[in-house]
Amino acid sequence: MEKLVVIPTYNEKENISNILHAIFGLNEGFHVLVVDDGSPDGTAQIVKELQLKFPKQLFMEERPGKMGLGTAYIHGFKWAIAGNYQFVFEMDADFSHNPNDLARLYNACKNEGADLAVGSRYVMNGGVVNWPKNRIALSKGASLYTRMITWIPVKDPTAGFICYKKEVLESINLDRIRFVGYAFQIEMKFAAWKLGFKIREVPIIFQDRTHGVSKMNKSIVKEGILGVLKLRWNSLFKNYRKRVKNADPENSSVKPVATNEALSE
Ligand SMILES: Nc1nc2c(ncn2[C@@H]2O[C@H](COP(=O)(O)OP(=O)(O)OP(=O)(O)O)[C@@H](O)[C@H]2O)c(=O)[nH]1
Ligand SMILES: [Mg+2]
Repeated sequence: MEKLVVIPTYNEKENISNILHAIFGLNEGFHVLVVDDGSPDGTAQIVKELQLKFPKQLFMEERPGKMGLGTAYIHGFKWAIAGNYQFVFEMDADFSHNPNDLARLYNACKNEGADLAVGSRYVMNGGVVNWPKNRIALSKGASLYTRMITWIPVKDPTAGFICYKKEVLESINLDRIRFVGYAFQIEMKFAAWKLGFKIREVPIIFQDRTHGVSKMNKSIVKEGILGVLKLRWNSLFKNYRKRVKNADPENSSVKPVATNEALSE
């Protein structure tokens, strides 16, 4: 198994069919795992119908309720490791991330020596289109704040369009990653950096969603502000590296989490 794109969804009925067709239309051998959190708008039903059309490429994990982006990705990562995928991608369903850029992220990891490739808005030739000024300010402010506090050498630490080599996900103790929103994105990069993996930023143009609604809220921002401080604190005083390192990459995290297992955590 080579490439798996993990797409978390919550109420994405306007986008899900188009994004899946766009990815499979690339004909580049991507498999997709949708992790749906019981979307009341019937997103999962649409995916089920599409599974008949793309039987060996499209997979879905359904969780009973909205548990946050971070835990959806962790669920997807464990599924990917169990399926022995070599390259695992994070991508939103809302077309903010252009499917045509998947190949560039893949290339950075496969051929250019990166362990983790980040689709970055804030490097040369990257950018943002159609975002309201306040969202741009929030995103840039979050990047600056994160970099000042953690010193992470990544210009777009909240980015959510990523390619991971399998070894990166296997080396991180995924059960230790507890954040759900922006802070989740920051911590995954922070953990990879602290564990010595090579991070490469690949410029992307990020578009605001045109369909469906954003799930961004105040608690996600608050988690980000406090979460960054917590990461720094833990790395200064609590041996963060040891905490987040997977002691036994061969044997832990290899089983996909059953939905009720995830719930009872
Ligand atoms: N499974 C799952 N998916 C989620 C959850 N929250 C958000 N998502 C999905 O995660 C992706 C990103 O969410 P968005 O609402 O676009 O958040 P964002 O991109 O940070 O914010 P915007 O730029 O405002 O759209 C989308 O595919 C959402 O459907 C959740 O709790 N569970
Ligand atoms: Mg979005």
